[in-house]
Amino acid sequence: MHDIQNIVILTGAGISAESGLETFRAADGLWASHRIEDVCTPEALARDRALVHRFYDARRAQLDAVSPNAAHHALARLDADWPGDLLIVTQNVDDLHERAGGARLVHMHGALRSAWCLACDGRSEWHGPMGAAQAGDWPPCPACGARALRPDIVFFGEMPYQMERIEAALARADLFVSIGTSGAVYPAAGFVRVAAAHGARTLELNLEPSAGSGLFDDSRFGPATELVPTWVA
Ligand code: BV8
Repeated sequence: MHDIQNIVILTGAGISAESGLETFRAADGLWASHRIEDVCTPEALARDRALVHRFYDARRAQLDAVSPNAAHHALARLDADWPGDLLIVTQNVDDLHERAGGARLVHMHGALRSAWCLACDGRSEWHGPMGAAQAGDWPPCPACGARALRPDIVFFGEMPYQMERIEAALARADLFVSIGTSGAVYPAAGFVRVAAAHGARTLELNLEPSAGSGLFDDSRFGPATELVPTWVA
């Protein structure tokens, strides 16, 4: 990777697929069995908090059964070794990048293992269920005791996290790499245009052509556990 100093890597559900986590938009993906409007909007949380918690509690529980794969490990190695700026921006709410050792990491859509208290606005690490066994019996916030926890997840219609840091990294990037994402959700889907407008080269690594494939300088198609270690090597 001659002439490259600063790298931004965007990851999506495809990088965790071979660890055993479902993607969203596949025929058997998460959005085929759950409606976004029922589980992933602020209105859904206000209308039926128990249903939203059931959806995210089940996904949080899955994390105990899965491990980072060769693609997460390859990115963690690159992160550890790369002397220039590097930022892994993940849309994923799983914790597989950090369990592989990735450190320069932003969870732009939040994290399953984080709870956000709507009473004190604090965040707490969270491992078990956040839902209640019976109505009104919600677990208390570890910081303030209020029973007002929500998943620390960016729902549709909410502002993704750390956008200023991400936009600054995109503006400096010499290389933008998109891995395992369909390019269906904004603002992440627009990062390739932002990086290219600032002069970065752009590379897509995905199982199949995505919505934005034509926007990339280069595309390689195949499973992330093969493509990512080969690219990093
Ligand atoms: C916002 C929560 C500002 C966590 C998620 C511009 C135009 C049109 C609409 C909009 C726009 N800007 C904003 C919007 C609205 C909306 C949006 O984008 N709508 C779309 C659907 C049109 N965006 C928002 O609401 C965002 N917020 O813009 O804020 C604002 C705020 C207030 C008022 C005004 C403005 C917030 C978006 C966040 C939504 N939260 N999830 C969770 O439950 O997990 S999004 C959800 O989709 C997930 O987070 C997921 O990460 C994300 C992206 O999906 P992918 O990761 O790409 O997964 P997908 O299944 O689609 O694709 C997988 C890919 O992997 C496939 O291509 C497949 O081929 C590939 N693959 C599979 N296996 C492998 C593989 N690749 C390699 N190897 C394999 N083995």
